[in-house]
Amino acid sequence: MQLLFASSNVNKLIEIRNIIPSGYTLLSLSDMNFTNELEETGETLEENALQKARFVSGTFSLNCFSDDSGLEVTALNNEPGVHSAYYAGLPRNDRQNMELLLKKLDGQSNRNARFRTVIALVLDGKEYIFEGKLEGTIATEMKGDAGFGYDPLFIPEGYQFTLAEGGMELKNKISHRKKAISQLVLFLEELKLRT
Ligand code: ITT
Repeated sequence: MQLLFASSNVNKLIEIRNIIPSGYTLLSLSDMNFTNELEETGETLEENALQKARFVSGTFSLNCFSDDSGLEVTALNNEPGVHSAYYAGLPRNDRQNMELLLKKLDGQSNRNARFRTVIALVLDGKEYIFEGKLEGTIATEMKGDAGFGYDPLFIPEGYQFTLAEGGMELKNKISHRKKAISQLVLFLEELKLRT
């Protein structure tokens, strides 16, 4: 089955290409010669995921799915959440986002957080939503260089090191994105059995 991945984030594309089983051909926006940033004006991950998937499937008349993800920090009322990409302002900068987060959590004993991924699928004109979460805590300093975004600060539950220290193999086994993609694949496999 062929699906277009509605995202301009190359790191997400690399992760999903590693996670998705063989039998699925993933097209990227660069395969379509589309290089613009996708608009995200919603107030929730779900709204943004749907906005991106609807726009891309409408533009290219193809079945597609999007991924909207964010880091939700309990002590900060689930900030940065939907604003994760631009937490410290424009232009987006992962290091500045993490520095701001560390500053906001300075002296805070509750460092619980979760990554959440929402996937929106547009398949033959119908829309579906899938979700994956990864619980953990925010470290007191950045460590490791694998992954992207907030990975150097995120210690998954049950581990003593950050996702960026753990490496891609571990991340792709336990991540919010892996869980959301598993839901998507389960849905598509069940659909295949019914048709
Ligand atoms: P698209 O909308 O084009 O898919 P994006 O980078 O704008 O790409 P999001 O709106 O979902 O994607 O951005 C969420 C931000 O949250 C992202 O830029 C990272 O800073 C962070 N983020 C998302 N997934 C992450 C992950 O697996 N690990 C660490 N940080 C992540």
